Formats: sequence, structure tokens, C-alpha cells
Amino acid sequence: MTRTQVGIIGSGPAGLLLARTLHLQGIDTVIFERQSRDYVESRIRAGVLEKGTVDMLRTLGADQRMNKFGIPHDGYALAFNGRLERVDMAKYAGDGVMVWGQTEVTRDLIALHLDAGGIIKYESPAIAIEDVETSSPKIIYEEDGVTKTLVCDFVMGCDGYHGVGRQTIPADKLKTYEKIYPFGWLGILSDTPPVDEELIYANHERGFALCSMRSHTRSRYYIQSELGDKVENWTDDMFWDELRRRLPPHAAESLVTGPRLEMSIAPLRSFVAEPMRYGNLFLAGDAAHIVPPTGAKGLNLAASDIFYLSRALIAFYSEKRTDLLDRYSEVALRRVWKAIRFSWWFTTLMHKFSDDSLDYRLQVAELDYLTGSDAGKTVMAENYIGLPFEEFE
Ligand code: RFL
Ligand code: PHB
Repeated sequence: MTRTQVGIIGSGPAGLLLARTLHLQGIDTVIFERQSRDYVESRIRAGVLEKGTVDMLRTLGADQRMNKFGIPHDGYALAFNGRLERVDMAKYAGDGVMVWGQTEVTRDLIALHLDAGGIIKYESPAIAIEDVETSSPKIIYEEDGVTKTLVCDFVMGCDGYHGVGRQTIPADKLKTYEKIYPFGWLGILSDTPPVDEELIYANHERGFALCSMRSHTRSRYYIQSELGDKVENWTDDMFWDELRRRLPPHAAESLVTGPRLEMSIAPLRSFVAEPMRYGNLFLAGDAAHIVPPTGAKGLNLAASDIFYLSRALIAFYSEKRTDLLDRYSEVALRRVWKAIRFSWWFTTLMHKFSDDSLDYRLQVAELDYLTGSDAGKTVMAENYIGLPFEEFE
């Protein structure tokens, strides 16, 4: 049996940000990842980084390509009832966001960590976590078809919604909250110039649409789709026609279309499990909470969890302090719940939930109110750029 200080399950953003932060402090980690490196590096997911996430990548030295190719955004647009209204994030919240894909963030963190001698075991799933109530919790994992054990001081469940981390916590020690939305997002990635320089979130009687991007030549678009719908039901032309119908006339006319590089459907869910700790097992990122993507918060919440968790682990190893580890779940969850609330509210405001025309008119009235008021635009801007991290030391 081998031993490490911090065993990390999952090489998504949460696991990689944690491993890199601890490595820079001389704390040993081993990451287990059930997928291959190639698979992890080609998953298309989130696209918008909050300032706090950008700052974290800078501190970790994972910012070279982001500085060169990431696109800073000072505003985004809300489209409704044939109108297009801009939310000026710089004016109303004093900051902006960075458009830089999760795929690229993951690639950079993996390369940095491996180059620095960090250990990531790909295609090595954790199958169980044992003795988490003791000071020697163990990760049971598979490597090349052989079952092995790693003894750790702490185990980090950074293994996403379907991972083994949360499932290890006894049901009577965990309280979960969940809402499944009655629709999904059908997304397309294409090598076409974005329809606008900024993101457009569109409320339409036919359903929600979002215009996003990965670069000046690569676009990412989404449309609200029916539950149970399948990618096979959609040709590229069908997608572009439906997107066009949901955009304001000017954007619809200037939309440049092209063949898909990728098309996928994501379900929408709000989920929280608390507390984010059981004994010496800690949860971070999607393992503990899921948001619908409307507020672009999923990846950023994984980063804020790691902001708190890494400080707690560093205080333990450098000063033998356990108080921050004890407060981690409570402090991280305070920020998580605010992002859960914003993502739920923005989703409710922008999507079609029923054929009831009153519901639609209420959404339009709320959007009209929000975009016509400084207080409303401040709410839209300060939540979107990301709420501040609490002092934690
Ligand atoms: P991740 O990225 O899911 O990483 C977890 C990793 O754990 C691995 N794993 C295991 N490894 C070893 N042993 C096991 N037993 C394991 N079980 C699981 C998995 O293979 C995986 O590599 O979680 P993390 O690090 O918490 O990061 C969270 C973000 O990835 C997530 O919040 C966002 O990507 C959510 N999300 C989106 N967020 C947005 O803001 N905008 C988006 O457009 C957006 N699109 C998406 C998304 C999430 C998706 N998922 C999870 C299905 C699209 C999709 C399809
Ligand atoms: C994306 O570019 O994939 C994206 C952007 C903003 C969101 C969700 C997804 O709210």
C-alpha cells in the first residue's frame, strides 16, 4: 500500500485546480481519473470565467494561453420581445468576465501539473473510499485491471455528479436538494464567426436561445429543447433555422452558419448536497452541487470551492490548523447557495415553461423592468461577474 497526503478523485476543473494549488505549496497529491486524458481534454463544456476564476488561473501560472486567446467581456445582452438590451457589467459591477473555454482551462492545467511532476492516473477509476472517519482514509482504485489501495491524510471527491465521493457519505449524514427542469439545452459548436461580440441570452415564445463563442472564429450556440429530445433528431439546418427564429431580427439576419464540430444535449438541474464534508472526505465542484448553465456558474463554483478548500489544507499542513477545514463546508456553501439561487432565477426568467401567455408576458415585463432600472442592471451585472469570495484565513 502506498501513501500520499491528499488523494484527489477526478481531473475536472475542481481536481486540477486543487492539485496545482497544493503542488505549489509542496503538498503531495495523486489524482485518479476514470476517463483517458484525451477524453477529458476534448469534452466541450463551460465557456465563461468569472474574475475570481481568472485570478486563480493567473496565480497558478495557467494563464499564458488565456491572456493571449481569452476574450474579456464587459457586457452581455438580453433579447426579449424583439428588443436587445445590454447589461454593462463594467459600469454596473465594476468588472467583466473572460470568455475562455473549460476545455482549454483543463488542457493547460493538466500540462502544467504533469510537467511539474504531478501525478494523474488516467483510466484509473476510484471504486471505493474507506475509513474516512479515521486519519488514514483509503482510495480503492483500478489500474491496468488490478485493484490497488492508496492511503491518504484526506480524500477529495472532485468527481462530479455521478462520482463515488458523495455516494460514500451515509445517506443519514447528507441532506440533498434537487430540482430537475422540464427541458434541456441543445448545443452546437461551429467554426463560424460569433453573431455578436458579446453573449446574447434570448427569451422567446418558442423557447430560450443563447449565442456564445470560444474565439473570434468559433461559435457556441444553444437552444432550449424538449425533454427526451435526441441529437439524432436534429440536422444542422434544423438547428440554425430554429436558432434564427428565436433571435432578434438584426442578429438573425447576420447569423453565419456552418457545419457542426459538435452537437450535444445537456439536462438542466439544480442540486445541492450538504455538508460538503464527512470525516476526512471532502466534496468540491459538481460532486456537491449542480446549477443549470444559464448563469455560467458551474465551473466557477468548482473554482470557488477550491479557493476555500486549498486554503484550509494549506493551513493544516503549514500550521497544523484544523479550524479552516472545519469551516470549509459552511463558508463554501454560502456562496454556492447564492449561485444556485441566481442560476435558478435566471433560468426561470429566460425559458419557456408553459404555453400560458400570461407567464410569457410576466417574463417580458420583468425583463423590461430589469433592463430599464439601474438597480435591475446592477443585479444582473454583479451576479454575472461572480459574487466576491469571503475572507478565509
Ligand atoms: P467534472 O468536470 O465533471 O469532473 C469530474 C471528473 O471526475 C471523473 N470521475 C472519476 N474519476 C475517477 N474515479 C471515479 N469514480 C470518477 N467518477 C468521476 C470524471 O470523469 C470527471 O473527469 O467536475 P468538476 O471538476 O466539479 O467541474 C465542474 C464543471 O465541469 C461543471 O460545473 C460545468 O462544466 C457544468 N457545465 C457547464 N457549466 C457552465 O457554466 N456552462 C456550460 O455550458 C456547461 N456545460 C456542463 C456543461 C456540464 C456538463 N456535464 C457535467 C454533463 C455541459 C455538460 C455536458
Ligand atoms: C458557453 O459558452 O458554453 C456558455 C456560455 C454562457 C452560459 C452557458 C454556456 O451561460
